[in-house]
Parts: sequence; C-alpha cells; structure tokens
Amino acid sequence: SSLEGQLRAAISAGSIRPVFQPLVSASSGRICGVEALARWQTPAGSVSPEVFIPLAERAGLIDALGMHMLEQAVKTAQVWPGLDLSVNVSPIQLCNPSFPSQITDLLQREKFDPKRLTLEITESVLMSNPEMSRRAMDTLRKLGVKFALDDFGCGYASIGALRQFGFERMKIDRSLVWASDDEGQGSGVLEATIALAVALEIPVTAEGVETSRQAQLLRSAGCQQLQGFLIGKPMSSAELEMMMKAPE
Ligand code: G
Ligand code: G
Ligand code: MN
Ligand code: NA
Repeated sequence: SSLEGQLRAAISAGSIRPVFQPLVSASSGRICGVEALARWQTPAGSVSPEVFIPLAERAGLIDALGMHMLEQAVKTAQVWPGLDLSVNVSPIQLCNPSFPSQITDLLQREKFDPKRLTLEITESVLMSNPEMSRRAMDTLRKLGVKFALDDFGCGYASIGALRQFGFERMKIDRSLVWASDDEGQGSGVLEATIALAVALEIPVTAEGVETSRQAQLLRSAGCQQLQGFLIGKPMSSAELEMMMKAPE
C-alpha cells in the first residue's frame, strides 16, 4: 500500500521520532524516568502508532523501526543521567535472533548504562514464542537490562507470565486505573492488582493517571511510580528538559 511505502521511506529518512513521557515517584513526585513513544509526522498530518506499529509489523519493517527508535531514545536520554529509559518492544523484535546483540552493540557504542534501560513488552510476545522470548530476555538481563510487563490488567496479562519470565516491573493498564473512578468494584480491583504485585515483590508503574484522586488511591495502595496526563503528556526532549528545570 502507499502508506506502507511512505512508512518505509520515513524509517530510512529517520523521520519516525521519539517523544518522552515522564514517570514520577509516587511518594516524592520526582521524575525518575521516561517512556519513549514513537511519533510519525507526515505533511498530511500525524499518523498514530496504533496504525503504523501494526503496519510495520505486517510489512517486515518493525526491526528497523524499533532499532531506530531505540537508538534515538538512547542518544537523547544519554544527557539525562539520573533518569531511566523505557522503550516499547514488539514481539517480532524480541524473537529476532540478532536482537540481543544489536542492543548490546548499541549500548556499548553509545556508552549507555544498561541498568538504565527497561524494555516494555506485552504478554502476547511471550505467548507467541516463549522459548525465544525467554532466551533473549536472559541474554539482555546479563547486561543489566530490565523488562516491564506492559498493559497489565487488559487482555491476557497473568500471574503466570509475571513469575515465569521474571519481570522486573509491572505496568498497570490505564483501563484499570480509570475503572477505579466508577462506582462499584473498580477501585477494589485496582488495589488487589497492586497487592498482587507487592506480594510478588514486583514494583508497579500505573499508566493513564489523569486525576489526583487516582494518584492518591494508587499511592496508598502501594504503587511506586505514576505515569499519565496528570504528570505530563508525551513531549519533546526540549519540553522534558523545561519540566525538569521547573520548580515543583
Ligand atoms: O503513544 P501512544 O499512546 O499513542 O501509543 C500507542 C501504542 O503504540 C501503545 O500501545 C504503545 O505501546 C505503542 N508504541 C508507541 N511507540 C512504540 C514503539 O516505539 N514501539 C512499539 N513496539 N510500540 C510502540
Ligand atoms: O501501550 P502503552 O502503555 O505503551 O501506551 C502508551 C500510550 O498511552 C501513549 O500513546 C500515551 O500517549 C498514552 N497515554 C499515556 N498517559 C495517558 C493518559 O493519562 N491518558 C490517556 N488518555 N492516554 C495516555
Ligand atoms: Mn508502554
Ligand atoms: Na500500556
């Protein structure tokens, strides 16, 4: 298709770019990390990652797009020494046999401390190829790279995956955070999910935090990190630097 052709050209031209959404400590409110999110601006307007990521996966372009994103994100975050960097990784990337060595090379080339890097993956990855996924994760863990189970609480995300793959972090899906506003069981389900992570000794980041009421509930339930429009939308590196300079 023509969109596919445009995407191919955009990846080659380096015009898929990361924006950065802050992650803050739930207790201090301080920025402790950023999640890199891909953006594609065309002359006709921006295309959503919900469109171009699946397209890249179908068209065999996700390895190139993903490595480009990782490289841009690592280079940019290099100058934010105190911050951790999270990058989303597609199932297809994780199952590419050369993925671990590509990451290793990138981190060495850019002198980026692997301990600062978290790769976010959804459970569908693990369902599609558990052995391959596990092997790639173990190789990268030896360097110090961490893994977060993304979108927990929507779809398949299960206790089994958390334990079996040894995730270093759980990211609670925004649908679960938002459901806590409703009358009824929403807040109980959110609290129970955080209690589960606490029991498994896995630190939790809540996504999609939009109100101080949600933040308060999350904090008192034991969630350590908050991410969402209440704290900051995905933004350019210049905007993020302004936010870090601003008094709290
Ligand atoms: O940024 P936004 O909330 O619109 O992202 C929509 C979806 O696209 C999310 O599920 C997010 O995880 C995914 N996404 C954004 N950037 C990347 C990326 O660089 N790689 C992959 N694999 N997914 C991404
Ligand atoms: O699947 P993943 O968790 O990577 O998706 C991240 C996406 O969620 C990004 O596209 C980002 O724009 C979006 N997002 C992040 N915080 C909020 C929020 O507080 N509200 C809404 N509506 N979307 C958010
Ligand atoms: Mn994510
Ligand atoms: Na998510």
